[in-house]
Amino acid sequence: MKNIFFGFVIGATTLAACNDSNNKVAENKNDNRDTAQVKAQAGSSTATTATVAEVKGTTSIKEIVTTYLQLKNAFTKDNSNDAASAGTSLQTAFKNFDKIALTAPQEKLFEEVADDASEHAEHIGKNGGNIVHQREHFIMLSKDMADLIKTLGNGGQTLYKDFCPMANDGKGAIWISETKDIKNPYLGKAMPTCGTLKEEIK
Ligand SMILES: [Cu+2]
Repeated sequence: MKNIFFGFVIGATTLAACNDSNNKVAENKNDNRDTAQVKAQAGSSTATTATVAEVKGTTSIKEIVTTYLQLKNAFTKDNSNDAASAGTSLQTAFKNFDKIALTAPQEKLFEEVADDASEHAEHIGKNGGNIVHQREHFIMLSKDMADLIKTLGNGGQTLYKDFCPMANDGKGAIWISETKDIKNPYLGKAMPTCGTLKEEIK
């Protein structure tokens, strides 16, 4: 009698376990279906965007990051003219940005930031010889870049968000760098290592 009861309990437990795993399989199937639907929807919205982006999109976040870094490096060397030409290139990179692969939230963020960033790049481009004014725009451009990178990614290279407490009339300002060492674009050769590393963006 004891044995029969014991056997029953084991049987019931095994059955319950089976049911559990069956349920899990069923849930997973549903998950897969949901994912497939999402993918199908994403696919169709990409197709719609393609017609628009095909005409004008030639640059990616990678080009934007690379050009921004050229601009930043010109400032670390106090080279106003190099900063100006990089500024103009950055403006072009924003204008030709390819939105085709962006998700809806990424595209929304890009729309919010790109016009502002592009305007700062343009001012830097048009103010060769006036590095003080160029650097004022670089404060705001760098903020925009930090937002962009947060949402669109780092373009394939590890980046660093640095902070200089002396820039911006002592209010402080951030910049994005490709080097772990501090090379300050706001103070240039006067105080090249002023600032702190705030964040590594992998
Ligand atoms: Cu200006």
